[in-house]
Amino acid sequence: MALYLGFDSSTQSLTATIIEAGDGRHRVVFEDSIAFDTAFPHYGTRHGVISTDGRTVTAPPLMWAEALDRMLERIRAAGVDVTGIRAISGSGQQHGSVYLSAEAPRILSGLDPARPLAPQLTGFFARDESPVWLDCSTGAECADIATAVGGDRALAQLTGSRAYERFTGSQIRKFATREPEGYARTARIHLVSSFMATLLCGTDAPLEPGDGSGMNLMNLARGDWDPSCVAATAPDLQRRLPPIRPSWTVAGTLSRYWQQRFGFGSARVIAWTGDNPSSLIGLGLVQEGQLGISLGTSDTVFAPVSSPAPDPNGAGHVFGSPAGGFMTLTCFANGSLARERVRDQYGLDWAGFSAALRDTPPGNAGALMVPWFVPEITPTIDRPGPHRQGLDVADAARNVRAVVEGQALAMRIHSEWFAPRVTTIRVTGGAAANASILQVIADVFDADVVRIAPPNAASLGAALRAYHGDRHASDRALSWSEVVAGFTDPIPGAGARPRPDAHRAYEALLPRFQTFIRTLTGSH
Ligand code: ADP
Ligand code: XUL
Repeated sequence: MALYLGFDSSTQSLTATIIEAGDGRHRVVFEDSIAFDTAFPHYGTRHGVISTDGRTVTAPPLMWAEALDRMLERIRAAGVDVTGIRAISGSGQQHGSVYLSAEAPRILSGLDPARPLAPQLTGFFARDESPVWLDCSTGAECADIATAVGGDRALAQLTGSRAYERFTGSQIRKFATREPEGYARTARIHLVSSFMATLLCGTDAPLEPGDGSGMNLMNLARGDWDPSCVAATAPDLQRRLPPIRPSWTVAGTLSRYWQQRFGFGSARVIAWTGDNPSSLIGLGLVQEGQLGISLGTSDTVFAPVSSPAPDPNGAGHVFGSPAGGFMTLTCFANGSLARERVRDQYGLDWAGFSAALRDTPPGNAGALMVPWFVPEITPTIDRPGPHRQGLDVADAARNVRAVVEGQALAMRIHSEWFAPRVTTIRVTGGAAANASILQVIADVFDADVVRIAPPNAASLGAALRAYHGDRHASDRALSWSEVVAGFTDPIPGAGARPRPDAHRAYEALLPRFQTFIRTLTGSH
């Protein structure tokens, strides 16, 4: 039996998916998730992160290491034939960076399989916290980097994105300038993805273009570090960065530590990617003309594309695709966090939230909400606070509808540059379980919204990438359509179909929503 293991180390949890693939078999044999806040309360995270001032947002990388140890133990305890696992890959929340000391390689090679991982990582990190994608404290560093390479437009031409506060380059610059001693102690800077792969291999893992393009440091067309961006970011940075290799690169073999600790075999470890690039694969979006939406902690809208041309409006991103080629992406920080704020404000649970959506008409009788409960990424909004128009804050049901409609309208506006007209949208993420939310998206886009069976597309995508990478390394390469076949088929009857009347209501609302946003941002 050929098994492939995929992880998703996301903002709030670590998920693992094991598939059986090849010889006509395509079956998910294991899926489990560990939520960081509840499983590891000693790190003091909320929603997986620590935020002191609302702008600086970090997470402890030691917690992710502990979660990896716990998950591998659970896989063994579940009775999975762990020796049958041929390859492992994974995905990480994008942009987050992990700072390792010069001691890290020695510590990794000397791990004692009889003991848990986390207590053995003393001296491993040059920095105890990892700045993550919710951080928006690096405005000054973004300006420095953009200026040094000739402005935001030039930076977007080179890297696929203008300077963004959460992108790794500005985060590295902040650390190097504000904590020079910590930076001097840093021998290696990993992304969450390559850090986790390093823990599995026991040797330094490479980056790949899917996640590497979320740094403002990679030349997107070439898929390698851009010397001008590296020089603009921090002194002596190049030697601290891992190499960038194709996404299907074998990063190494599962280390002796894990083999002896839990009885795994010598599985290949395929380079990890970012959670959104991994979801692209896990949703089966391997051909141009398809659209995906992830309703996780963040909401993201993405699609495979053949050209690295950046967003003409300067808001979205172009990343490398782990299938080769490129992908577009627009990210909203006010995804599940905003929906939860409204849910909690009116004392609802998800069933009550859904009932409120069902009980209110599409278009909300003209009431609007711009749902910036936390600092927003698209557009960049530093000062949070939701904005209402024609909406009574005391009206629970209409506020529920307004937050979801505001999010869906924003997704439509900000995907126009890469997907002006779509007929089908594939969805994943925690909120994709909510059919009432999916109905709003279907009506706003006038498109069918479909779900696939495994709920976590990012960790399924990682398992599929493990399968692809293993076959590629064995000279029995498969096309991406062959890799995803049988795993990413829509669940019949799940999802939502657009309703013409509702779509007309949103067509009428859209220009008013855009005007409302323009008055808030001062743009014309
Ligand atoms: P991430 O991968 O970013 O950590 P997930 O994709 O696991 O996040 O999604 C987690 C979120 O899903 C939770 O924060 C919660 O708000 C949301 N969620 C879970 N169930 C529902 C539901 N029935 N309706 C709406 N949102 C839900
Ligand atoms: C994408 C982004 C988030 C994170 C966390 O650019 O910042 O979607 O990847 O999921």
